[in-house]
Amino acid sequence: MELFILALFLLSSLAHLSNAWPQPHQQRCSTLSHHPFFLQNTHSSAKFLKSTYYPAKALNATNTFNEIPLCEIYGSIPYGSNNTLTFVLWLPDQPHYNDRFLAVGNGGMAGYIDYVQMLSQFNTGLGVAVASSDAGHSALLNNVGMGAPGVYLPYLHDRDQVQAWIHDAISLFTPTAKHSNTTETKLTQAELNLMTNAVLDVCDEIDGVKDRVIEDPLKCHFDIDTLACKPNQQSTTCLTPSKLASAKAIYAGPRRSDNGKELYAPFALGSEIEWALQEGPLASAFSIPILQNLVYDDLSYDANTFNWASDVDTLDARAGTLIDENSPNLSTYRNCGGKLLVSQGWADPYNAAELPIRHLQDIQSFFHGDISDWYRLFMVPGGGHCGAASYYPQVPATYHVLEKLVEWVERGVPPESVLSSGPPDGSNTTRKLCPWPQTASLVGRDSDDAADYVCQ
Ligand SMILES: [Ca+2]
Repeated sequence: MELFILALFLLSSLAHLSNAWPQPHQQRCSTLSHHPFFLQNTHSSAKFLKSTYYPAKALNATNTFNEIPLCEIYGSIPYGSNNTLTFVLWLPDQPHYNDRFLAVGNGGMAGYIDYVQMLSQFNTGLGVAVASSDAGHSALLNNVGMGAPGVYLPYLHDRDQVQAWIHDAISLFTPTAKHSNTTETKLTQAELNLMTNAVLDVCDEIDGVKDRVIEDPLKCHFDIDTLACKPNQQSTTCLTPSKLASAKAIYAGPRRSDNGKELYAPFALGSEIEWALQEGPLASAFSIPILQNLVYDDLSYDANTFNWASDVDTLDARAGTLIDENSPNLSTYRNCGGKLLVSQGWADPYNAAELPIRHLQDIQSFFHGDISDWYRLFMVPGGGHCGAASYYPQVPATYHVLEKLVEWVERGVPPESVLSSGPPDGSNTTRKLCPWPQTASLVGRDSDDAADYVCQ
């Protein structure tokens, strides 16, 4: 992870230039390459590419604009045998800068700079300098960043670029991403809808709030066999034996075919309605391209022939060694005084929600006990992948984690809860997110008001 750490160091150093600028800012931005930092900074091979000054409301990212003026700097850092990571840094004008630096990561196959996320963070009013990078490869040279069966993706054939993609850039902030498949009968969308609704009928009110959301799916004990088709029952309202077997296999999570060892965490009760993503688009975009490009170097490789024992070993050897990042040994980070605030949606259709819980438990075991002074996990009931889940429009989808992180890092106040607001249905509902294993309990009268909950 040296590459991205170096980039972060350089960017945070650059961020301090905001304070060093006398007026006028626009002129300073245009002549930034002559700043003593660049003339005297000889320890790095980072290159200054260009700088541009944007007055307020002048920079447009998908029809959202910068609230305060900024100086935009592009730079690059060479790495590996013949590779380059490109980064961009936004420096707020001095009156708005609060000596804070924030790096925005990438999603999916990366290869691009996420200006929308950058702007979202830049406009928080917290006075942060914001940076992001392309993670060391270009989406434009890799099928526009979209994996698909039979498509050659150059970056997956370059060891350095693979490591820059996941190992250096993404895994710092998210749990391991391994991808799974099942050979059981495919469940239809109607059957998935049936399952989620049945689960919610049984488990919604365990938390004391009737809102079609399960506060803690681990407390939900749903018997899928209650959906088994009875004699002469229309199969649109029940599950046939083969469909039941498929559902149980997904709830259980993929296991090795030779010794039954679990390979990946199960998907949670209440997340069923978007499982079709796993069976279709996600397999086509990630699992199959990674097998065809990175693991077998064969674009005609048929993922349906995957052997859930021997091929698992091959996968772990050829891909896992490069992209898995699930070590519980975060000693260096902790010893540097770092704080980790992790959030995860219970209804995330991309990653199994229990993964970060298991990672938390692994870290606790590694450190022999409580780690809440520097690591806290906040599970989001009804939450999706980095935001809203399509089936839970009533669930607040903006998580106010950055403010809590600032309090924790700068004032030593650990987050006892996190506010969530802004559900996709447009209501004013707010909720209280709690540090796992705590969950929110309603103690007041208004179930739509975070203030009426306590974490316990
Ligand atoms: Ca509920």
